[in-house]
Amino acid sequence: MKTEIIRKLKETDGYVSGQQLCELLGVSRTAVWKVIRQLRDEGYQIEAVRNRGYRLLEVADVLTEAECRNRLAGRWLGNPVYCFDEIDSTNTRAKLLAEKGAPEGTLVIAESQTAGKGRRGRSWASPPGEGLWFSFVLRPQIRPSVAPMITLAAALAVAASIEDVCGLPARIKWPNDIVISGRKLVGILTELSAETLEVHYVVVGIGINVNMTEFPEEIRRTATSLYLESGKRFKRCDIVAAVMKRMEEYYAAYMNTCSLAAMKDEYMGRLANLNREVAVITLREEWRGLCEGIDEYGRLLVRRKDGSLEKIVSGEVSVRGIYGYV
Ligand code: BT5
Repeated sequence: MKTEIIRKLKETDGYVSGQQLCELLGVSRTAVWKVIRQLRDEGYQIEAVRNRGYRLLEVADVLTEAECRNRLAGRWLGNPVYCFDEIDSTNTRAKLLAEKGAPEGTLVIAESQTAGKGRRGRSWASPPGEGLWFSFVLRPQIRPSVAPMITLAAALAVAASIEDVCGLPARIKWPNDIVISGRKLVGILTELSAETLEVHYVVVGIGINVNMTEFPEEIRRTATSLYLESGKRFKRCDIVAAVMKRMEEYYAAYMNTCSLAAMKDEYMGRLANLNREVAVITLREEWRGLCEGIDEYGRLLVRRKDGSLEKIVSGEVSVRGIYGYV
């Protein structure tokens, strides 16, 4: 019922009478008033005027199932959507749902995470109200070895969405970070459940620093937010809707050929590491080379000092910049 009321208020220029809402939904005036009160509690500014009805004054930065459902109507990605006030980790919850048979496209969003995860046991700072922490379930029929490319497709989708919604020049630090002015704005954690030849599901978790004004001491020098970069506040629902739309496009292009051939050039255009010296860190060694881009399988091409070209698969190594974070 919330979803329908929000939709009706949004599409009406002016007041919607209580009677109209009662007829539309087939419920009593008291029931309508109850939902209006709930919506106000969630942050919507709704004016109620006797003999005229209800009017939406401003669409707040709310991350509720009703708002998301409205924004994601007609998409397969983001359907169904689950929103939580607080959760351990959206990745953990999305994996649980996937284990129980949740369909491809299932989206989990949280206002805050108590145990937000990065890669290799690292943690992800996920305070309430200011960031966008979400994960979605994919069920691609692919070999597990080609799954890491999904992280790269997701990074492109997020970078493009940030440009669509905020007009900021987002760049990608291979394979899973999005950076602006050399600082980390977005982290992506892709988790896979698979057997030797078959993928059961993939969960892609994305953390975007949207309206933060400051960060914990440990990441103050390396992290940034959309607000800090632009001086503007953004509505998180706009961003999640844009990412779902873009991801549908890039994922389809990837699934077409099981490669990044169709988006390689665009990726290279956004690659923050391009033509920079990088340190490649494996369990056994650390070496330096010049980053020359990626190939169509998403491997990072790094030229060693002796002239040989290495193709680096994500997940196996860390790649760092020599002069700072990127
Ligand atoms: C990542 O790991 O960058 C992947 C982060 C994925 C987070 C999302 S949020 C929704 C979903 N649910 C989850 O539980 N996780 C996903 P990694 O490359 O390992 O980077 C982790 C490092 O980034 C940390 O060790 C910090 O140095 C830094 N960091 C932590 N929180 C940050 C933040 N909010 N902004 C920028 N940097 C941060």
